[in-house]
Parts: sequence; structure tokens; C-alpha cells
Amino acid sequence: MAQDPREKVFNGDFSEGANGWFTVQATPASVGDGKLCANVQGGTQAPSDVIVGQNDILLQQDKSYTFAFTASANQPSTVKAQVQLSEEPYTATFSQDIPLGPEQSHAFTFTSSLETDHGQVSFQIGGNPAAWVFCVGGVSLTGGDPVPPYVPDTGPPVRVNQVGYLPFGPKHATVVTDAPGPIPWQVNNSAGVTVMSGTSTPAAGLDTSSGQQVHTLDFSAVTQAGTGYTLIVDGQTSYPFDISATAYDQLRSDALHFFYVQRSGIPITDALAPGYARPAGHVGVAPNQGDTSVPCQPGAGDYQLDVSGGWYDAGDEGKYVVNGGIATYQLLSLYERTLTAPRRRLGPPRDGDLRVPEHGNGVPDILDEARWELEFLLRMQVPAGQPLAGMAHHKVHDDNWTGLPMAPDQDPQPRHLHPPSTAATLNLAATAAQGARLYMRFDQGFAQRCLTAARTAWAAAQAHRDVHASKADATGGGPYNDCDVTDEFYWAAAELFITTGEQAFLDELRASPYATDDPFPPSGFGWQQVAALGRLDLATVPSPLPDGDRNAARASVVAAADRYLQTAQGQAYGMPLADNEYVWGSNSVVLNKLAVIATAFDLTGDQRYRDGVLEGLDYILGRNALNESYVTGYGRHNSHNQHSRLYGHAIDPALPEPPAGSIAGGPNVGLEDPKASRLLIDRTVDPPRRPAPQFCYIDDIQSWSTNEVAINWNSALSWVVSFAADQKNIGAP
Ligand code: 9MR
Repeated sequence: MAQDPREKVFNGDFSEGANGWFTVQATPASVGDGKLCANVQGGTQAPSDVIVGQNDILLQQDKSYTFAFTASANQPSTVKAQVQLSEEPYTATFSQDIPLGPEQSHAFTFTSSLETDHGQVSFQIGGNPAAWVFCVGGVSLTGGDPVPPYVPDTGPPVRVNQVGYLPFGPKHATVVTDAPGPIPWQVNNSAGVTVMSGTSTPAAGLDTSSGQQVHTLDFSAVTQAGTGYTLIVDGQTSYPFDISATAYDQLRSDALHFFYVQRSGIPITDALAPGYARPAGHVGVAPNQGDTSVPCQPGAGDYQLDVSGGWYDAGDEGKYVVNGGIATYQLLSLYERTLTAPRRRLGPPRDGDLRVPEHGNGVPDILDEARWELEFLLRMQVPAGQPLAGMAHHKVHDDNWTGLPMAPDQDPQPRHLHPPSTAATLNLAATAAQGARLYMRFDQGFAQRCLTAARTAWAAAQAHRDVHASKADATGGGPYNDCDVTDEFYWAAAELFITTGEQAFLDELRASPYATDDPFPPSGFGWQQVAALGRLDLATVPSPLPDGDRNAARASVVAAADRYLQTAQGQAYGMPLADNEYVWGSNSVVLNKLAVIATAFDLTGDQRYRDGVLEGLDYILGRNALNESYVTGYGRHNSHNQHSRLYGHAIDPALPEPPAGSIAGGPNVGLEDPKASRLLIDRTVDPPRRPAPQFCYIDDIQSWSTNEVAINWNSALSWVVSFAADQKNIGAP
């Protein structure tokens, strides 16, 4: 049924689980059948000690409202139903004590004395000596004016890469217009002089990724370097952009700097990260309860581990071996590429390239940064003598979700080691094996330690092939559940083979389903699908791999790149993303496909691949339906309110925004967080209408499913931007 446009309560029928609802001192017992039931703690003093409620309720003074719901209690109790302010002085405009027993419907009409968008609907259920169960459903507050639909600020209809184009790279733009035929355009330099003009090409039919009518145009022929270019179409001017051989240099550095600022277990200094200084997080100093001696979850072992260090995963302060694995891999791979790619334009990263405390130790900074995480991954290995020795704990994180913001050193939550998993163990085996060969030149002892850990992990995974993290283990941290680990086995075997050259690992590769199955999924690789990581390395890194296998590996990379390019060619916005691929972290899906296409360029030198990578980056940096550069600090209109407990500026102006170079997760049709769901889904029509895929995004700190930061997304950005930065003036006549 279509929702009344004046409805102010979100998810009042609990059809989206507990989304949008909060509880204080009550734990949801069940959600379903149109209601939420909560276990209410006994022995509290006041009704307001225990609450089920919802914030962000819009209220208009002197307007009439109807407040309706059903409620029940498993034993005679009372609920104080209120409509009030969610912040001080918590004034109520409606308040009613209602005796509860078997389920009953209630409806009240009142006139609001409040004018606010910080209203709250609350069911106060504290003050009872004994514990009881409260159920509520069908919650509705109708009245006032209809809620205006959310309209994003998309700026001018001319969409360009707001950061910059390489002088001899492709230069494409997309224009939102209903014009049926070609329309004229011109490129102006910063002095306002027109340097090129032409006419647009209408896209065939509606662009389904955006629901828009669009045209495309190509101004690749403009090769003169300069800042402040604009593209003018039909009298509408794009955001400015540069044309420069160094367009990506600063972004490469900033994208990698993100990892330093995300570090756990070390103070972040203003000297290295101005505005981001903070004490070391989770080093066993109160109020922290981790990470220097973290106990296993009940039933998962009788020991504690020092698992300090590493990077905070994302907007939360959990640390996950599975996601740490792919992020570490991408940083190491970015470095290894500079040793192996025939067409690199820059020398290998050096000591002093990045802003890290290890500067001056004679080791390339990128390796220092990756080692910060690798050391953590090694600490997550179950020690000898314990059950499951050699496996890796899946993750360590808070027992309960904390609010936003939360300085890491102030996090008071207990933390636990969650049970080991085969996936985590193989992530450790793969990255430690990769590290073993790359650190050998700089620190043989560490390299040896990595290799030993990798072998131990491999053997442990062989002995425990099917130990999986539960999807339900998602309180206080994400699940990163993955029950198909054939790809993890393939990746680990590949890294172990490349590093050791041992026949046993080659045999494993040949026996793997991926010997014949395609390791490059249509929707790209990611933390859950990692066979591609092994295949990319087999194709590019020198090893004793027989020529036939290597050639086949290379051919598979090129074939995958061709498929991804084909997807991009069907898109008026030029990115290799199909409409069904706008998932959680879709920007990383785009970037990871670009990494495959880039590798095809490194292998073949065919300019089509390089162009595809650069065009894909255009999408990330502003050539998209939202006119949004998804990278903080880059582009005129950029994402800077990403979901994060560390960078809470959107909530507390005294705190910083995410550091420049932080990429947002990106459009996600799942709209799994209440902020995005409530704002972007139109429920006044039946069935509810979701926006077109590209519009499933909001730059709001509360939208974790579309707008979080994460190490595996910044590692993908770092990899691809490093490739782009390396291109410089390539393609020049
Ligand atoms: O990136 C992850 C995405 O693929 C999953 O669909 C999603 C839900 O399980 O979780 C994402 O990872 C989050 C993790 O669970 C916890 N830290 C933040 C991560 C990024 O949102």
C-alpha cells in the first residue's frame, strides 16, 4: 500500500527489520510480522531508562498529527508513548501512559507545540522491577506537510572528470539533455578562449544506469596542458578541470596516505597528517579494552593475543583479516608492478615518497605502510600448541557498535578475537607469501618470518578447509563472511608458488577449479572473490611458471579486460559497471575492473586498455549522474561526509573531514542503511520506487551502505591512480 505522503515515521511496520529504530537498555528479541519485540531489562528506575524510539522526526508547530501503533506486553506493564525533541531539553509535545497486556491498537490526535527536524517518537518502557517483553508495531505519525522528496545537488548538466585529464589521454564528457539531435559544445581554457568545439552524440535510448536522457562528446584532441578548463554545452558550463601530465600525482600520494591516518596502535602526528593528530588507538590504555591482550570469544579459545597495530577497516574500528588481506595485497602489488611492468614511466616508489613515520629507513614507504598491516595479520595467527594452530582469527572488533564519532583511543568497548576461519587463514598465507619475496631485499628476517607464517597458514587451511565465519556474527563489527574458499586457496597457492617455485604449489594451481574456471567474475574481483589476485600475479610476476601456463594466464587477463571494456562501451558515462553491479562498495568494483584492464595494458601495450582505465577514472572523479567526485578533496563537488568514527566533522565541527584522497563506497541499490533508505526510496507510490542505480548514493555520514570509507576501497583507488599517474605523457606523438 502506498504510504501517506505526510507519514513521518520510517519503517513503522518493521518491514526493513529494525532499520531506523534505536533501543536504550533493551535488546530486540525479534523483528518480523509487522512488529518489533524487545527484551526490557528489569530493575531500572524511570520509564526513560529503557526506550524503543526513532529520531529525525519532522514536526511543525500548530499542525495536527495522528499517532498510531499497536502494543503488547507479556505481563501487565506500562508504556509512556511520547512525541518529543530528541535533544535537550527533550520537550514532549505528546505524552501518554498506556497500560499494556495483550496486543491492542492505539491512536491519538494532538497539535504539535514543536517546530523541529529533530523530533523523536519514543516508547519509554523502563521503571519495572522485573524484566519483561514489549512489542510494538504499525507505528505511524501522520500530519503536517508532505515530506519533500530528496533532490541531490547535481550542479551543471555537463559531466566531466573534475580532477583532470592526461594531455594525450582520452577526454570524454556526458551531458544530461532532452535534445533529440546533436547539440554544439566548446572547450574553453582558463582565459575563456575556445580551444575546440564540436557537436554531441545523443545516446541511443534512455541511460538506464541514471534514468536520464544523455549525450556524449569527445574532446581528446585538446592536448595543451593547463588548469581551469571548462566545457560548455548549450550555454551550460561544466565544473572546471585540468589537463596535465601530473593530474594524478598528488592523488596517488593522498590515496596512499589514507592508510597512515587509519593506523591503529600508533599516535598519528600533526607533522605527518596536519589536523589528524590523535593518540594511539587500542594499545591497552583505558578506556580502551584492546588490542594488546585480546581474549578469544567464549568457546573460541582460552588465550589472549597481542593484535595491536594494523589499519582500522573503515568507518568502524574493527580489524578484519579477510579485508586486510586484499588491501595489503593491492599495496604490495602496486609496488611490485613498478618492478615488473614494462611500460612504467616512474621509477619504483622510494623511501620518502609518502608521509609515514618510517621515512628515512631505506625501505620504500609503500612497503613500510603495507608492513604495518602485514605485522597485524601475522599477529592474528593462532599460536602453536593451541587448537587450530596456524589458522588466522577471522577478525577482532568491538563487542557492540559504538556511536559516531569515536576517537579510537576513547573506545571503551570490550574486544574479542572471533573464531579462526579458512578464508582468513588463506588471506594470511597469500599476503605473507607475497610479502616474503618483496621484503627480502630490505629485511631478510622479516621476509623469512612471513614465509614461515605463510607455509604454516597454508598447512592449517589444508587441514581445516571448511571453517567459515558466520554471517550472523555482525554485532559491533561486520561479518566478512565467505563460504566459498576455492578462490582463496587458488590465490594463496599462486603467491606461494611465485615466491618459492615449489612444484607442490604448481600442482595445487593445476588441480584448482580455477585451472579451468574464469577467476575474473563478470562483476569484478573483491574481498570475497580473490582468485583474480593470484591470476594477475601469475601473469605479471616473474616465476618458474612454465611458459604455457604463463601465456594462458596472460590471455585470461586480456580476455577479462576485453569483457570489462565491453561493459564500459555500453555506458554513456563510460564506466565498466552494469546496472546490476551497483552493490555495496560499487566504486571499488569499478576500480578493481580497471586494475584488470590496466594489467592488460601492461601486458600488451594496447592503448585501448590504457584509455579504458582513464575513462573509468573519469566516472569516479565526476563524470557521473550525480556530478560527484567520490574522492575527498578532489574535484569541485566531492564526497567529504563519509561514514566514519574517526572523521566526524559532519557531526562535530571540531573534528576533521576524511583526509583528502578518501574514496566513498559509492552508489548501492541495496540502500541498506536507514538514512539512505528513508531519503531515497519513495514510499508514497505502490510499489515503493527506488532511484536509478547511479542515484543510490548520498554524501551523508550516516549512510554507511553508500558512503563509508574502507581500506579495500582506498587500496583499489591507490592501485589504479598509481597506474594512471605512471602514464604521464604516454600516447604523445
Ligand atoms: O565491503 C563490505 C560489503 O561487501 C558487504 O556487503 C557489507 C555487508 O556485509 O560489508 C562491507 O564491509 C564493511 C564491514 O563489514 C565492516 N566494516 C566496514 C565495511 C565497509 O562498509
